[in-house]
Amino acid sequence: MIEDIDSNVKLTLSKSQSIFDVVQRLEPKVDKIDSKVMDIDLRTRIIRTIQRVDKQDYHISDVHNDRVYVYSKQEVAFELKKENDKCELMGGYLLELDDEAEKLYTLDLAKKIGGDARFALGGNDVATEGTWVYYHSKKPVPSDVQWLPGEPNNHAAGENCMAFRMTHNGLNDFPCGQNARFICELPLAP
Ligand SMILES: [Ca+2]
Ligand SMILES: [Ca+2]
Repeated sequence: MIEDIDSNVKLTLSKSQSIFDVVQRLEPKVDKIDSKVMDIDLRTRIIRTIQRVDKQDYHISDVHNDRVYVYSKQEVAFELKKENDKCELMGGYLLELDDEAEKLYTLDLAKKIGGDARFALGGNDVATEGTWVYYHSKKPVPSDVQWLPGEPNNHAAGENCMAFRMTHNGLNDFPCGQNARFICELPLAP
C-alpha cells in the first residue's frame, strides 16, 4: 500500500501538476487506506482481547459496544474476589451493567448459553446492606437497571451478591458463596 502511494506521488509529481491537484487526487486513496488501517486495528484489538480467554472454560460473545462478554462454562462457589481475579487475568472484570440495555443483551446471551443456569455478576451489597455497588469500579448499580419484581429481597440469612436468575429471566440477589456460573466483561484491548 505504501509503495502504491509512493509511486502515485512520483507519477503525479512528474506530471508537474500543482500541489492542489496532487492532494485532490490522493485524498480518496488516503481515506481508503485510513479506513483499512482502522479495520485492521479493530481486528487486532479483538484478537488481543480474546486470545487471553481459555475457550475450554468460557463462552465468548460477539463484540458489543467495544467489549466482549465471557461466560464461564462451569459452576463455582461464587466469591467476588476469586472470580473477579479470573476476569482480571483475561483483561476484564466481573460484569457491570451500565444500563438496562446492557442487562438485556447479557441476559439474552445467558439464556442462549446456559439455559436455566445461574450467572453471577459484579454487583453486591456486601459493605452496606441495600446499597448495591460493583466490585471492580465501586460504582453504584444504576437505578434504571431493573431487578425482578420483589428483588433484591436479602432473603433468609442474607443475599449480598447479584445474579441472573434464569428460571425467571431477570436479576436477583443471592448468597455469595453459593454455586453459580459467572460473567466477565472484557473491554477491547488498546
Ligand atoms: Ca443484601
Ligand atoms: Ca433474592
